[in-house]
Amino acid sequence: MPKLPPHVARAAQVVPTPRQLAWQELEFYSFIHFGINTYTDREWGDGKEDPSLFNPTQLDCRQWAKVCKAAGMRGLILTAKHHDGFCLWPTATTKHSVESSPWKDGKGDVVRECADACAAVGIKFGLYLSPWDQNASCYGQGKAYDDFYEIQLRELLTNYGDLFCMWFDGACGEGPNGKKQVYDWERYYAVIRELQPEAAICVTGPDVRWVGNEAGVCRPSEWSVVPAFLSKAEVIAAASQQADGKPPVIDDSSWTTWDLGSRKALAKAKDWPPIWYPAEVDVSIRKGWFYHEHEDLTVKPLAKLRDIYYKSVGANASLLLNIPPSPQGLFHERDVDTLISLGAQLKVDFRENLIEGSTMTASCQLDDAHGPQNIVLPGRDSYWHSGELDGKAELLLDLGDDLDINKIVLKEHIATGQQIEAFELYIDMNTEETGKPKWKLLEKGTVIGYKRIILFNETRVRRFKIVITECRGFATLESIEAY
Ligand code: FUL
Repeated sequence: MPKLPPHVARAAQVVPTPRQLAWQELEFYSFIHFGINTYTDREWGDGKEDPSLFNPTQLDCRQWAKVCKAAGMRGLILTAKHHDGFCLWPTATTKHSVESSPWKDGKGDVVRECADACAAVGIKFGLYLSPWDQNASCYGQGKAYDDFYEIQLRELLTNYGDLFCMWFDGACGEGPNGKKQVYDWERYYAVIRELQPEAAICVTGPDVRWVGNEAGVCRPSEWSVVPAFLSKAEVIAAASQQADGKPPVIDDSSWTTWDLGSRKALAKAKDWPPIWYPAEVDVSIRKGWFYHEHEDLTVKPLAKLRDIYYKSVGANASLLLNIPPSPQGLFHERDVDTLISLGAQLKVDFRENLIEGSTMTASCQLDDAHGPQNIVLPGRDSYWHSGELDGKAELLLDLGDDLDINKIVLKEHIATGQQIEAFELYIDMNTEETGKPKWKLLEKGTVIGYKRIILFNETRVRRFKIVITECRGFATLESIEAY
């Protein structure tokens, strides 16, 4: 192995769990904020709301699931309970739920309808269960609330089929004289691992990292290997609500800082081991998380959503896009139209991978089983491995013909970790078959990770060159796509 500082060598060895890998492959999924706030026109309730307000007369979870799928999403996360404590399923823990509402004479269950709709439509289902609960009388009483919360978790994890994630919010708006609940996170996590071992525990949890803002902005270098302190619940809670709506700041001291995973950042946090903790970008299609009629005009336009997609899914993060249903229980037609256009646009953008039949060569490879041609072969298990790498590695891609391209998608083989720290992408401006290549730099980037989408002006091109200029001892590439 080339000589690496110990903290860098250690980071190069960190790999994702199978559950983190499965989660990462979902790439794009929705958040559904629906509950009592939908009827009170608020973003945060206070737990004193009358459950009889809840009455989604036209509830159609199939519409939600179908539209999400049409938008290109592979999953959906429903707010089973928000900070107001109102439960969207009939629970043994409280009457502050759908059971006390006029909807379906108190016999309805939104979580059930939503789980069934996702299964029918063929997308994954996940749940959000707010730890902060302003209705539960035991909130703030330590173990009594943990017991109550565990029952809620068990109900949700047992009765609604496979969940791809449990999403825990770090938010708590109790003021200085408010109730103080010290959550027993380890106990909650253990229940999830026991009942749904494949579910990722997101945000306040060990599997998936909150990107640090709610503006839909991810870092240019969004590392999946970061110091372990970032997964500590108190660190996440402290950052929550601090940077909403704001992009990460270029400042070294806060959780929302620009740089979490570079050599410098790892060295600074050297007392913390590096962990695999990939980023999720959560953002709402509208101004707020819940539906408000007066925000109908704030639905983000297609171009904005597409941009967010490219800068999150295309920058080594996943995208969790919130769509709030109206009081009737439906997505508003403005949201629907935009989401359907987004799905159609993404289909056009990635219609045909032009890589088939191309040739890859590389300046080095670990062994015969890890040659560069693997990069253009389908499948997660075939990948190029550079072998020990002290200097640069160069890869040449020959498409076999002149083709019009405006996107290149690169993927590291993250099952063996994340090692590439800097790369350059060139195109050959010499379109003749013979003669010396005229390399033009298209992109100088840092992190690749699970996926890096590089967009450029459409160019007629046959040959590309990828130069890996810095890495953590070796480099891998699992695939390259061209559109
Ligand atoms: C925040 C919450 O306070 C918001 O209401 C929303 O649920 C968002 C996803 O997380 O912390």
